[in-house]
Amino acid sequence: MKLYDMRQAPNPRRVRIFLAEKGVEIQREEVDIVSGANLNPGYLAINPRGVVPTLMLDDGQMLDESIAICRYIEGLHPEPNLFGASPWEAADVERWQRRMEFDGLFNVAAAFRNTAPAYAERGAPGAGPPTPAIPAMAERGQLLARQWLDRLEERLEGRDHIASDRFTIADITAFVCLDFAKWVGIRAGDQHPNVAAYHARIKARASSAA
Ligand SMILES: N[C@@H](CCC(=O)N[C@@H](CS)C(=O)NCC(=O)O)C(=O)O
Repeated sequence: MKLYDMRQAPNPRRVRIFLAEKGVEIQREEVDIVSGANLNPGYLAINPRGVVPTLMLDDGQMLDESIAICRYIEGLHPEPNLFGASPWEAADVERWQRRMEFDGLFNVAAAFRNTAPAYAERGAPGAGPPTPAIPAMAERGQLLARQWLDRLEERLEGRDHIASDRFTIADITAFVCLDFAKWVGIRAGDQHPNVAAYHARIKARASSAA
């Protein structure tokens, strides 16, 4: 197996943290998406969507969604369980993971992509026709990402983790999103003590350096 990765990018980081929590090592290759290496014919032959992360399996099959990759790894290496063990826990983890992704990560990405000069004509990740940045989408992304942060503060009242009562994939997405949000000037302030303590707690895990 080989993971096509990019050190600074948030989605590949989710997979790296997941692998670190599992204690699994995979061969990695860096793809510089800022310079557009993900849009070169060589990479598009591996993943026609031109996004990272991509997991290439030994039999030539490929997975190119972070959570799908993590689910595959969970199937191969069930312990420690990170997607929920009982039917209830798995459903609870799923809903919180999705909320962290849809309400957090996607909105921060909109705020970032629609303002970063390198993405002026690359409004959508990966391959495709030129897509100009839309400043109003950045503004809306900012607004919704800040709402996500406020809701996260409420969710973490009296809790150590986002879902269930232990570390799961929902924490990985939340933690990565909190770091990504700093790129667009969104960070836990005085009104977010629960989020600040949570971030410090997750950062203390060895996997956070992955
Ligand atoms: N939903 C996908 C999102 C993948 C994605 O957007 N990856 C970004 C890096 S975080 C990317 O490949 N961007 C390519 C580009 O900017 O052209 C996942 O979770 O894997």
